[in-house]
Parts: sequence; structure tokens; C-alpha cells
Amino acid sequence: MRCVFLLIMLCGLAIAEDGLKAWLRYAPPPMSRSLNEYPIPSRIVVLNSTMSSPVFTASQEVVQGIQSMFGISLDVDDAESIQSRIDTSKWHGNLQENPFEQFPLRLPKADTTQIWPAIIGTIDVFEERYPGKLPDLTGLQPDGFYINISSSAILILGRNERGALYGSFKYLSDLAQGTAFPTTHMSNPDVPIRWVNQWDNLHGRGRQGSIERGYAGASIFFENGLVRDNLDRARQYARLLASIGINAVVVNNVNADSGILSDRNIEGLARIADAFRPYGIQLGISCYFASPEKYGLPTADPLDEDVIAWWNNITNVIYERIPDMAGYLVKANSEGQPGPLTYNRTLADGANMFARALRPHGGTVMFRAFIYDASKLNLKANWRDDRAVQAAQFFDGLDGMVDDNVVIQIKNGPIDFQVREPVSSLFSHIRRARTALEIQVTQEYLGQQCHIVYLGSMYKEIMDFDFAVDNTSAPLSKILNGQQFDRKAGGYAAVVNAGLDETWLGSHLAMSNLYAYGHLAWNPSRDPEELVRDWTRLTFGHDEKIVETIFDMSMTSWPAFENYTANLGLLSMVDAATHFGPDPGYRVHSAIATRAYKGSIGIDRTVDNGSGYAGQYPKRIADMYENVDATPDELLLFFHHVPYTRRLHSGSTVIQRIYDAHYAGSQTVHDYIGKWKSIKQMVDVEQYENVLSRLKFQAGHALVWRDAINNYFHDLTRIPDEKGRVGNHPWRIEAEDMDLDGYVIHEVRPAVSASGGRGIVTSSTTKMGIAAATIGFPAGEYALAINYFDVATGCSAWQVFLNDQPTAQWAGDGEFKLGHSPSRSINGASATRITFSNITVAPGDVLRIEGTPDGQEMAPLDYISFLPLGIVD
Ligand code: GCW
Repeated sequence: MRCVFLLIMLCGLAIAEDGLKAWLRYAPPPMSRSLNEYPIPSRIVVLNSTMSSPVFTASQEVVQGIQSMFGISLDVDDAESIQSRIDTSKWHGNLQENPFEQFPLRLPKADTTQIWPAIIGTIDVFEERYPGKLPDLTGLQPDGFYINISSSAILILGRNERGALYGSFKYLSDLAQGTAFPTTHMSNPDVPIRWVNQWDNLHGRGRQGSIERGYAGASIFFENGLVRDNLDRARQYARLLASIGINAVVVNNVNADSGILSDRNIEGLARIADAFRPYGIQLGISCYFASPEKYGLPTADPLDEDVIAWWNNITNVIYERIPDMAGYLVKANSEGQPGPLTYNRTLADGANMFARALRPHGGTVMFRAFIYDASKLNLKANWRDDRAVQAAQFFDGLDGMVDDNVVIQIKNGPIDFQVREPVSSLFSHIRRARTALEIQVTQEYLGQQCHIVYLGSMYKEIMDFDFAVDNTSAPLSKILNGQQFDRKAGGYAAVVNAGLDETWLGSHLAMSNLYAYGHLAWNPSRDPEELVRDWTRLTFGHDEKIVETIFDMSMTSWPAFENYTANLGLLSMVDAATHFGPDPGYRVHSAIATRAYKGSIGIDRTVDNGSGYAGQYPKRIADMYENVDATPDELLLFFHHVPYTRRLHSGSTVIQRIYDAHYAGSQTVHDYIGKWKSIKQMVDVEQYENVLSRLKFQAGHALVWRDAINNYFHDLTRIPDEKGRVGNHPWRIEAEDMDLDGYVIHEVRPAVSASGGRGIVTSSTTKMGIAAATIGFPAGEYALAINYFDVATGCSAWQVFLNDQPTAQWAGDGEFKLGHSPSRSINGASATRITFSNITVAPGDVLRIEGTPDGQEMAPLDYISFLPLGIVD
């Protein structure tokens, strides 16, 4: 009977998956287990719950999850009303010695005497009600939870209310994955700070709030300068984040608008906090340092009494409305933002001003360490100039000067969320103040959610990085949780930038990064491989083929992205405007520099001959990075300036490694298309198409990257590719070499972002252009790839004719579909490709493309390729 039921449910799977439910779909669990093996209670008993309490939320979540997974509706009772029917006689203080053999399952409806309850609540209330029944749980920390599944009850208990909710999510996740059910499980978070930062603006995207470096539409919090009326998405976001152990969200951009502190916005923030509260999520606020000046004071000097009083007052006002506000996040003296240094005060003075306003309310100030002074950098003139050394110069001396509710929030690397950086030396400098790691889930420099890049492995590598402080093993996670320097724990903050898009981050596959972040912040010893598998099962399904396909794509994706963008510790060569397309020339001497010269490349960060950044690490690490032979290949050019002909540990030369990596990386992501297609039947149609179109985009854009970077180095160094690939594209026809009518040649800037440095655009904004070529390739079937530029200023249309027969068409409307920072120019950020398969041609055939401009987008084309089966170019 039950099996039949499960089958019916599984057949009903064809509901459209828009992504909104993410990993909380609660789809029917694997059929490989019989329903009898799932620990499904007969009722829910909820302890100490009010409507806004996470315990109440937990009970609702369990009801909803079990209904959705098993089609079973459970009643919820409070402990009093059901007291007589709970048989506590078998509970004897050590429940784990009383495991079930087979779950008793739901008892027949007729039986009104016996129940097998799931009891959800806090440890304290449980102990009050059922004294002496629990094992020793003194080790359970705030937010921690205890689950026990025995033949008499399922206990889901938290040290606090939030813990009970986390325990419920864990229980549901185990059910949903159909994995092993431990009979007893205790879990504590490693750190108390597990925050998310949103870089949401109050204004900016039409009437809606935009999101800085956000690729998923407008803000879920703000519109028209105010907090939205409808906070449904904020509520759903809180649920999603609670399910992975996040406990606070800073809702506005660190480049903060002082308007966030207006009366109306404080009211609005209170509504957001109300929406968050049932999920145990606290609200945090980014503060503009000079806010007092915006509200009428002559200064924002952090030692000025009126300024101090102003912050104390506004903080009190906020706490009156939001008594559980988490605290402030402050970006000061960074990228044009004012800060204490503006008023000749120290960073500590600035941080403490906020800390003291927050202290009476138990709030925390997260003070960002992302401080550098670009005006002091002249890399062209000064060999030792380097942005990486600056943070420690700003922060040394501050340690020990800040209050203990200050947490210094430090980006993972010394530069800025690049594809690979060493872990910031600053973590080993600050020994007394608490610190938090800031990482990005939003892929600002990493393909902006249009390239899949699974970052769980990167986060893990960062957390595990051993600073060897005082010659002891000192992984970053141990510095953050306070153990290393014997201080209070700090934690983690991730810039997430979820938006109104139904996929939350703008891409279904990008969500594994958020999932991994939450789980790793809770427990840094989690395995990123296991996490991506769990996430896949919950998001897409249990079929091994799905799990292994997505696993394989995910695990190869960070190395692939690194390969086709920047290798060997070279920093990202993205353009300045969008951070999306390649512009290697611009980066030679910028603050994010490559120092790529004709014969040699890389930044010398040694103490001996460079900026000295290597010397900012504890001795063992400093010695490693100082020594060019000891530095790992993947960071070679981050620490050393070497000839292109230098041999790496791998045996290859630097230049050949750059060429090879770009070919390998772009090939890897090209293969994702076939891999994804192989699971077509197993994935929701909408999701399948959405991911497929992004994978195609990625494969095309990876080639743009590959060619831009390889051609750049080829031209610069004049060192040929040993394998003869760079600059050699036998299957291409350049658009500028075609017969043009109504099209003119366009010099592309940077030149490396177009094949041959040039493309074509229509000669007018209103008239169609025609480009034609006679084909000389051998007769046969090809994939026809067309590289064009999809600029944000219009939606051109192109049509392809073969011997006058309409063969293919497309539109340049990616700016409405893709979500990455749109480019207004013809460059590496707008360069893209579309491919049409199974095109049969013979020598002498004529290919004609008609491009119809739209707005300021003048149907730009770069080149076409006729690709025989198996050729990627
Ligand atoms: O990398 C830079 C980003 C800015 C961001 C800044 C920061 C919010 O390009 O958009 O500003 O980092 O982290 O403060």
C-alpha cells in the first residue's frame, strides 16, 4: 500500500522547477529504500513555541517536509495536550542505547493510544518537562542541536531555539537524501558568526534596488530608496539560509547609503527583521561612516562627542525596533569611502565608536580590512609597489586596541576575490582581535554566474590553509574559531548577492556554492565533494547518473576556469568596467597587476627583491613563498617575476603552461555540454534548458578567454606554442574578410578580444548589413559556430543563409537572459558565440549572414567557424 503510494508520488514529479525551492524541494526520497525504513513520526510534539519562534518554524517545516516527501500529514501538538500518550518509561538518560530496529512507522489510525512522536524544542524545556531523561549534553553550544531516533521517540532538540530549527533541517535533509539515519547525532557550529553580506542598494535598477556585483536581478529587500512592501522573498531567503546554518544577513551594500538610517527605513528594516526572526536569522546593517554629516552634523570624527552621541542614539533607536539586531558592517577608508583616517583618527578609534554604541545591546561590529590606497601605487615606476602589502600596514598596531565586540572581516586573499590567491597574511598578524573570513559566493571575478565554477573546494582550501604560526599547525579555521590565539571566536561572512531571479543567484548550478559555504562555516571539516553530492541529490534527484555528472562538472570547474582565465597565480586579467571579459593589457600595471613584460612576468613579492609581501607570513610560510623553487606552481607568478622560459615543477615552461592550460580549460567546459545532455531525461525541462544555455555560453566565452590570453602572450613574447595551436585557426573565416555590404570593419578594443583584432558592424543603426563568403572547406557535416558581440545597448537580429536557404537565426538579447555585468562596448565582455549543429556544406557553397541592428547594437560579428566533429576552436 505504502509502496504504491510512493510510486504515485514519484510519478507526479513533473512539476516545473524554477529554482526557488533550491535544495528544499522535499521531493520524494529514493525508492531504493522501503518506506518502512524512514523514521517518520506519527505526530509532532512541539515544546515552548510561539508563532515567531524558530521552534514553531521547525515544527511547520517538518510537517511540510514530510507531507511533501511522503504524502503523510502530521498533527502538531503541544506537550501538555499529548502528555498522557507519550510513553517516557523507556527513556532512561541514555537514549542512544535504545535504538530502533525497524521504525515503528505510523501506527494505524484507529490506534489512539500509542504515538511515536517527534519532539522538537530546546534542551532546557525538554529537561524541565522530562527531567533526567537526556544524556549529558553540556557540550552542546549555542545553535547546536541533538537528534535522537529511538523506538520511543524522535527527539530534535536545540541548545537554543535556533538549534532546534537547525536540527529539524538536518533531520529533513537526511530523510530527503535517503542516506543513513544515525540514531543519535550531536552537532555544534564551529563559530558563532556565520553571516551573509548582501551588497544591495536602496536605489538603482529602475524603481528597484540594484545589487552591486549581483547577477540575479534586483534586490529582494529594497525598491525606490525604501524597504519593499512585499517581503515574501526575504522570508524565503531566511528559510533557505537557516537550512544551512546561517544566522545573520547584512542586507545593504557595504558601499552604504546613509539613507538606510532614515526613520522610514528603520521601520522597514524592522519589518525585514520580523520576516527573518522565525528562521533565527538576525539582521545586520552596513553603515556609511560619514552618516552623521548627512544628518546635519559638521563632522563624522569618531572621537567627537556629538558624533558618538549621534551613533549611540541611532543605535538605540534601531534596537528599540529590532531588539535582536546582529550589528553593523563597516567599510571605511576603502575605495573612496570615508573612515576614521579621514578625520586623522585610527582605524581602532573608528571601530570602537560603533562597538560602544552596540555593546549595551549585545551587537557586533564587523570592521572590514579591505583597505588599500591606490593613490600610493605606481607600479610602472616602482618595482616594489604592491597593493597586497597595504592591509597589514594599515592594520598592524590596531591589534589589542579594539573592543571585543569588534570583528575584523578579512577577504580571503590580499587582493580581491581572484581565481587564486594565497590566503591573506593578515590573519596571522591579528592575534588579539577577533577575525572573520570574507569570501564571495557571488562570482564577481569568476564568470558572474554565467560560468559554472564550484567554489566549495576553494573555500575548503582557504579554511584549511596552515599558517604554521609559531611553528605549530595553525589552519585558518582554527584562527577564526579562536583556538589558535586563545581568544573569542569570530567566523565567516560570504558576499552572496541573491536577487529577485527565481534561481536566487542567477544560475541553478551556482547554488552549490551557497550550500557549501553554509555547511563549511558550520563545520570546516566537511568535505566539499560530499557537499556537492548532497546538494545535487537535494536539488536535482538521487539518480547516480545525475549525481555523478554534476559532481564531475563541479569538481573540474574551478581548475578549468583557472586554466582558461589566469594561471600560475597570475591575477585575473578582467576588464576594468565589468570584471567579466579579458583585457590583459590593462592589467599590466593596474592595482591588480600582472607585470607581464616581453621576456618575463609576475609580481616579485619577495623580501629580497620585491614588495616584501612574502615576508608578512609566519616564518615557515614566508620561507616557502620567498623561495622561487619552493613556491607551488599555482602561486608562482603571484610571488615571483620570472622569465617565460622558466621550467615549472611540472616540467613545462611558464609560457607553454599558459598556452596548454587555456586549451585544456576551454576543452573541459566544452565537454560539459555533452555531459549535461546525457542527463536530459532525468532533469526538469525548464531547469535543463536554463543550465544548457548557460553551459553553451560558457563554452563559447571560454574560447574568447582562451584566444584573448594566448594571443596576447604570443604577440608579447613572440614565443611560439610548441603545439602550433595559438594563432592558427584553419576552420575560421574572419568576418572582416567576407564580402561586406552595409557592414564596415571595426577595430575592436582591446584588440585581443576579437579574432584578428577586428570585427564588423553595420554602417548604419537602421539598415541591415550583409556579410557573405564562399566556402572552401571539404564537403561534409560541420558545426557552424558564429562569434559575435552581444552589447547591452540593443537586440540585433542575425539570419544565416546557405545558398540562399534560411539556415539559422538568433538575436543579441543575452543582456536580458544572462545576468552578468552587461557591456556597452564591443569587447571581451560582450564577445560570445552561438553554434548550430549538423550543417552540411560543399566547396563553392555560399554562406550569407544578414545582420539587422537594433538601438546602438550594430549587429556586430567577429568570425565564423566550420568545425568538423570533435574540433573545438
Ligand atoms: O572588488 C571590489 C568590488 C566592489 C566592492 C569592493 C569591496 C562593494 O569590485 O564592487 O564594493 O570590492 O569589497 O568593498
